[in-house]
Amino acid sequence: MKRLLIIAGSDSGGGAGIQADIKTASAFGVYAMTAITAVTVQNTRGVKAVHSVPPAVVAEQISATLSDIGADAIKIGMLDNAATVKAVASALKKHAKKIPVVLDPVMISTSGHRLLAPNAAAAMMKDLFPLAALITPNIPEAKALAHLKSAKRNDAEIAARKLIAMGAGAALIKGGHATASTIDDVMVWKGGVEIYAFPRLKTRHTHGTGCTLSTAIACGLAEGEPLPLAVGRAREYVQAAIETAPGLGKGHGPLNHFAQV
Ligand code: PXL
Repeated sequence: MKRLLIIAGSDSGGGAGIQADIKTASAFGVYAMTAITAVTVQNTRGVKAVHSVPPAVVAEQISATLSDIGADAIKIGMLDNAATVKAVASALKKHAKKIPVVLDPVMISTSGHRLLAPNAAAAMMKDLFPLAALITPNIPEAKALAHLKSAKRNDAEIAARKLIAMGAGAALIKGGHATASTIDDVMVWKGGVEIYAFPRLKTRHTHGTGCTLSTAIACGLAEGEPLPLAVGRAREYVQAAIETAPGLGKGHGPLNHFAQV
């Protein structure tokens, strides 16, 4: 059985974060382990509070799991603060030398709550981008991290190249925050440029799509799939998961992580 270590925050509502990640890995038949960075108090209407896990405890979760069980891939989501970014980077340098890392550079929740301290983005770029096989920013994150100019394919490609220049192996700029009827996700990797185009679904149930996508990609990498195939399969899975969302909660509801693809 392939093994995935998830380094991310808990969403009490079960739609995003660690909970989405475990369900996704389970749907892919991949064994999920976790290093929890923060506990959010949250439902489909928004994030009410964030309780940080001490950075040393985050690092110990990483060393405990990797030194015993090991991993075939690692997904990183919410990092919360700069000290945790640094603790994660040094734990991965020690214990995860050849394991592919998918970094979802989570900054702000769909509901507008900060999930990364303002001073932590620089640390994430400097210490974690060089460890990542792939980073998966959405449009607001690509604006903040790489001065993305517009949602156009060409501008996404330019931003992706900037992120790669900072050390990431590849970058996938997700188009979900644009408004066009087709969502273009643009990936630049060592093999060139890939575009993943899917119809925009009319729904408010999109909570946790970023977490779900990055974990699904990491599962593909854990199985040994080439990056473009892992991203394509993950994108199809997310589309089906949104299409069949159960409609829970009064706000942005969760996806159906057990959608048939
Ligand atoms: O979607 C980003 C995200 C990541 N991690 C946690 C979250 C969210 C969004 O709400 O709650 C824990």
